Amino acid sequence: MKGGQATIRPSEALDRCHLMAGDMHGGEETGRRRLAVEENGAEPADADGAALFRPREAKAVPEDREERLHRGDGDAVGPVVDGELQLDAIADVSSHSGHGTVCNGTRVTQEGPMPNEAVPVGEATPRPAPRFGSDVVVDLLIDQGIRYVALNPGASFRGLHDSLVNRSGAPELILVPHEKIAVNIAHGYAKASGQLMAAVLHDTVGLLHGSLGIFTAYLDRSPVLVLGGAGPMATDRRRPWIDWIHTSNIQANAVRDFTKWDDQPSSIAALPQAFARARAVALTEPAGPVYLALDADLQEQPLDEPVEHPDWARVGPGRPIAPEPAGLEELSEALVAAERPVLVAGYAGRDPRAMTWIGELAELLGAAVVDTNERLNLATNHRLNLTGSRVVETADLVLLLDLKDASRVLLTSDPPVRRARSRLAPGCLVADIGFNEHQTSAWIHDSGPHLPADLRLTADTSVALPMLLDRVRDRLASEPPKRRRVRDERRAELVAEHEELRAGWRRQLAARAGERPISPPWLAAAVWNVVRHHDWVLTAGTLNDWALRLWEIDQPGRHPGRSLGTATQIGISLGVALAHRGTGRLVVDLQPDGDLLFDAAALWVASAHQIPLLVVMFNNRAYYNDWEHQIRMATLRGSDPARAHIGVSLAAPAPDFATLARSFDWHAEGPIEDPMAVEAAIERAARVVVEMGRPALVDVVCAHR
Ligand SMILES: Cc1ncc(C[n+]2csc(CCOP(=O)(O)OP(=O)(O)O)c2C)c(N)n1
Ligand SMILES: [Mg+2]
Repeated sequence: MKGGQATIRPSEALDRCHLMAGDMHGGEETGRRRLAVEENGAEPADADGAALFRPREAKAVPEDREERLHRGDGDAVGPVVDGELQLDAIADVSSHSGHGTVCNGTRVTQEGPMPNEAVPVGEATPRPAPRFGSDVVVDLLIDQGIRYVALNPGASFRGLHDSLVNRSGAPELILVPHEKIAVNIAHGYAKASGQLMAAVLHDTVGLLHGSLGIFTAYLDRSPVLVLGGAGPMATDRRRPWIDWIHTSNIQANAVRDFTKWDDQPSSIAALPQAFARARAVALTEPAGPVYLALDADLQEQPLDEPVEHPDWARVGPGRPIAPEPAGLEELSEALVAAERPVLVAGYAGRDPRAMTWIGELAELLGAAVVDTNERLNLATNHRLNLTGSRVVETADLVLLLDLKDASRVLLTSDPPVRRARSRLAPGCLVADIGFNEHQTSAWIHDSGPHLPADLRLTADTSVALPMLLDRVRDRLASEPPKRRRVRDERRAELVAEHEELRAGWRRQLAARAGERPISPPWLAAAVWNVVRHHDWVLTAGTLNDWALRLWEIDQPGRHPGRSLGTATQIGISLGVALAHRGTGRLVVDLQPDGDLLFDAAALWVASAHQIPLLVVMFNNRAYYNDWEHQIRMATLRGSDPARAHIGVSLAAPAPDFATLARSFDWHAEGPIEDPMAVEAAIERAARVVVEMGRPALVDVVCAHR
C-alpha cells in the first residue's frame, strides 16, 4: 500500500480473486480470511462499530412456517417442494395448475402474530364457510396454492384486505411501499420459482403506480396475478368524492396493452370462472401478467349461496406446443449438415431442463452456444459457451431457441448511429424455434423487427428440444468417420476459443486490479470469492456482464435471468429472495445505484418480512448509461464532453446507501473505496444474511464501467 492506494500486481490480483482455472474448481479456501466471529465467537463490529450480529427481536419463526399441505393426490410439482425451492428441480410450469396446495403455515411468535401476516390457524382448524365476496376471493387464492400476496393498502379492497388478514390459511401478506415494487416482487418470485404470486393494487391510482411493474413482467414473459380494487361501479354505492375520483370506467384499459388478459367479474358467482381463466392464461407460455379488477362493493357483499370452486386440475393451462414433425426433420438435417452451427438461446432456460438439452445438443453437433441470458440457458463455464465472442459472424447456421427479439444477436449498430445492420455472413441459414407470432403485440413491438428465417418452427422449446435431440442423435449415429473427425475438430476449436475468451476476461480483471474507484470486474471477482463458498443465487443484474464472465453459474436455479433495466432490479431481487426464503441460500443482488434510487423504500420490505438478501452496490454515482449517451452526442455534435455529466451524475451529494439501508434495519457497510477492503465486507455481510436471516447491504464505490 502506498499513500492509502492499493498497489497490486496482476498476478496477485488473480491469486486474490481465486480466478485461476485450477482454483475455480477447488473447494479449498486458500488464502481466505476467516472472520473473527468464527474463531472466538466474538461479535465483530460493523463500519460504525455497532454490534454486527445484533440479536433479533423475539420473533421466532417456527419450524413449520413454510409447511404445506398437499391436497388430495397433490404431489409437489415445480421447483418448490415442501416449501423448499429446489435448485435443480424440473419446473414444468404447464403441469402446475392441477395440483393446488393449501397453505397451513403457522406463524406464531412470542409476541403474537408478526405484523402484516395472516392470523395463524392450526392444522385441525377447518376453514369456516365464506361470508363475503372477498372471502371467496381468498379461498380461490388458497385453493390454487398462492402463497404470497404483495400489496400497498387501499380502501377499494378493504373487504379483500380484511379476508386476507382473518381467513384461515390465507396467503402471507407482503406489505410494500409502492405498487410497482409489489408487482416487481411477484414478477421476481415467478421467475425464481415458476409459481404464480398475486399483487393487489388500489383502484386507478394504485393501478397506475403498478403499471410499470406489470409492463416489465409482460416484457419478461413472467406470470403475475394482478388483482385490483375497483369502483364500486354501482354509483349509488359510492362514498362522496373519493370513490368518484378513484373509479374509472374499464379500469383495465390502463394496462390492457401489456397484460395477457383482464376481467372485471360483476357477481360473486362469476369469481371462480375469472380466477380459473386468469391462472390458465398467465401460466400458458408465452406466460405473462393478467389483471382482475374486483368491485369494492362485490368484495363486501354478503354471500347468500355457496359458490362452487373450479376443479383446478381441469381448468389449468393446456399442454405446451409441439413442433411440426416435418419441420423438425428439416431442422435436424440442416443442423447436421452445417459446418459452423451456432445455438442462440433466450427464454428456453425458463425450463430448468433446457440447460442440459442445450449443452447436449451443442456437444453432439460441435456447435457454439450464445446465451442472451433472458433466462440462464447454459452454464457460463460450459466449454461450448461462446457468449461474448463473435462466433455468430462466422456461422453458417444460426438456430434461435425461444428468443423473443432476434435482433439482439443477429443485428448490430455502431452506438451513435441509429441504423442496424446484419451480423450474419452471406448465405448463413437462420432457423427459429419459438412462439413467433404468438407473442406479437400491436402496442409495443417488443419482439423486435420481423427478421427473415429459413425455417420458423412455432413450438415450445420445452417440447421441441428433446425431440430435436433425438433426431440429431439418430442422424449422427450413421455419420461417416471422416465427417465425424471434422466435427471433432470444430468442437475442439470452439473449446479452445471458450477457454481463451474466459482467460481474456481474467486478464482484463488483472489489468484493472486495485483501481480506484473500484473496477466492476474486481467487484464481481470479490463477490464471487464469497458466494462460491455458499449455496447461492444471483438475482438479476450481472455487473455489466462481469458476473457472467468470471463466475461459474452452473445450475438452472442459480440465476433466473438478467436485469430488465432501470427501476426493476431491487423489486425483482426481493421477489427472487422471497422464493428462496427459508432455504438458507445466499441470494445476492448486484445492485446499480440509479436503479435503487427509484425504489429505495423497497429495502423496508426485506426487513419487515424477514427476507434475507445480500445487496452489493455497484455504485458508480451516476446514471452512467445516459452519461455515455451524452458523451456520444457531444462527440457527434462537437459540443463540450466535459458538460456531459450534467443531469446524469449522482456524485453531489453522493447518496449514502449504507445509512439508507441501516434506517430500514439492514446490516450495512460502506461506502467502500479501498479495493482491498471489499471482499472482507462482503463476507461479513454474507454471514449476517445466511446466519442471522437478515438483509445486508455493502456499498462499493465503483468506476463508471
Ligand atoms: C423508468 C426508467 N427511467 C429512465 C430510464 C433511462 N435509463 C436507462 S439506463 C439509466 C441509468 C441507470 O443508472 P444505474 O442504475 O445507476 O446504472 P448505470 O448505467 O450507472 O450502470 C437510465 C436513467 C429507464 N430505462 N427506465
Ligand atoms: Mg449507476
